Amino acid sequence: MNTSILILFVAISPGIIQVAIAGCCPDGWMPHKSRCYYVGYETKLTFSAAMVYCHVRGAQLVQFESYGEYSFLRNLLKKTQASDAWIGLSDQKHEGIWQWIGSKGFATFSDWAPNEPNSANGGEDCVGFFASEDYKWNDFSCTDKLIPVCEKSS
Ligand SMILES: [Ca+2]
Ligand SMILES: [Ca+2]
Repeated sequence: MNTSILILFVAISPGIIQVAIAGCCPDGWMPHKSRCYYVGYETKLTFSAAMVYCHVRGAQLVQFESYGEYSFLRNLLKKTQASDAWIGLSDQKHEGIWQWIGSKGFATFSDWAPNEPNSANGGEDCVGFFASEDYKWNDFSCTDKLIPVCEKSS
């Protein structure tokens, strides 16, 4: 192999490796539009513990970039009859302003359950799928224990 061919090979090989990895989710993760999702069905955690749960898996609590992404997950939780599940959205910083934990951006749409968010019992700042209200959104107390829904890139 002469020098120029060797250099070319070294230059393109990282690209080949990336192509091989892209589009794959780890075992047990659900693929959807080049993202991977994991529902911790057996693990009920506070909001901050759920954040850690996702972080140690190289992920974060789910963030909805689109209504389609939300619908996909809502349908998944419905189908599997999951219990209440955390979304990476809260108004802990500014009451009534719902902000994503991951990007710090603001929610661009919502699908609150009837009479929610109600900030019940002196304050509820963390959002989750509300199983008893057709998996629409509820503001829960951040210390409530819900199952985590994690998301990462594929
Ligand atoms: Ca997302
Ligand atoms: Ca509520």
